[in-house]
Amino acid sequence: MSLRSKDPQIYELIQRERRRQAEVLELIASENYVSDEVLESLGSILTNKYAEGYPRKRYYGGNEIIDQVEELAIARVKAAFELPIDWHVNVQPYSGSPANLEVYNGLLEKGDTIMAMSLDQGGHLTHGSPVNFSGKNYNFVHYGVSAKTGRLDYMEILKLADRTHPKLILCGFTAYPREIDFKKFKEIAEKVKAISMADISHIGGLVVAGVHLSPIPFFDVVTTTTHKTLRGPRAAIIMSKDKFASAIDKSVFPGMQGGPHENAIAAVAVAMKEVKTAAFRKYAEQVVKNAKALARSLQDFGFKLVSGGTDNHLMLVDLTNKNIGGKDAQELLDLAGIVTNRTMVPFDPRKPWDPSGIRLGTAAITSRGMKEKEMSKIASWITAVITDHSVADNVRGEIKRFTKNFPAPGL
Ligand code: DSN
Repeated sequence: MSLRSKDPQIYELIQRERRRQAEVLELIASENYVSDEVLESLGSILTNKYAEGYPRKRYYGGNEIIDQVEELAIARVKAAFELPIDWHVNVQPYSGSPANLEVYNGLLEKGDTIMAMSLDQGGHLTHGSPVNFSGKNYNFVHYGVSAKTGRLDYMEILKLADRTHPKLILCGFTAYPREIDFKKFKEIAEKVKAISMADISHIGGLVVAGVHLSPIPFFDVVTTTTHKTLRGPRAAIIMSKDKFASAIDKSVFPGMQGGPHENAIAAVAVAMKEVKTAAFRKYAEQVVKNAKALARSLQDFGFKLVSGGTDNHLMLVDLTNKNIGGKDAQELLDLAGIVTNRTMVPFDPRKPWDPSGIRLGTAAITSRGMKEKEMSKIASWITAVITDHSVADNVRGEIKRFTKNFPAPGL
């Protein structure tokens, strides 16, 4: 109430964004709607506190309660991911990009070789893009997907590892629609004596719910953001075998960060409790069912999907046969209240600013209770808008009415 009277400008912008989030179909694969409880923790007085250091070893006074918050978050991460006894958790990374850089900084020397997925085939900026700190400071060698199948080719990845002897092999993706065989990655890493690191930011929620294979039994280090399929606050965690713990902790603080954001850490704790519920397991299963249903419906409407479908929460639509670029498609769908993001497809002849595809995900719409039936409706709206640009306004109205039946958590 006081924000409304004391800062009406920001208040009004928040209200407008709240309405926007309520009235659109949110198909950005990395977004979700957090619970009221996650929001309450994020907006709590925990934001007031400086807590440089780690529980029981802080550089500031007054942290006796904050220590309990952070310890609870760590314990709940361990429970959610069913970490073995000899695994360690750091819940302080501000978000996914710092978390990844903190692992490199802790375990490697500048210039060391890292093998990762290239950005244009589904990797992330921090997986060695030349414009990112990672690519500027480490020697990245990149694998991609097979041109024929759109899937990871583990033989090719092994050959590249054999040729380049990376010190760390990173397995993680922002735009890969298929289940990852972590066991095969681990075998490759073992063969070339590399540290194995998984970035499961996109699939974290599917992993804890048991609907995607977990890298934990196979890998050395695992990072994940907490706000995508895990449906927590914007933050990240690093999980690692104990032997890497001290180097990673030092890299996070004081290496790359100062005071941890304990309000976000409390919200991580809340989310980690939520993901242990039967309701969340059902949710994660439905996310995948919805993605498969949406993929099938789009294919029925003649859309081409990279790799021919999906095993997880996302899909990549190659728009080449629809005579529209990813940028125009994204903007057009936006007008209709269907929120997506443009994306490069593997071996894309177009440029990142206006690539050939769009990426769609079902994490957020599934949080609103939508099921397979709704996916075919969404596919028909997407088809209508891409086929006849003039219907965007009408579709926006229909979607505004439709979304009223599916209240989003936290709004
Ligand atoms: N930007 C995120 C995504 O959309 O996948 C990854 O960090």
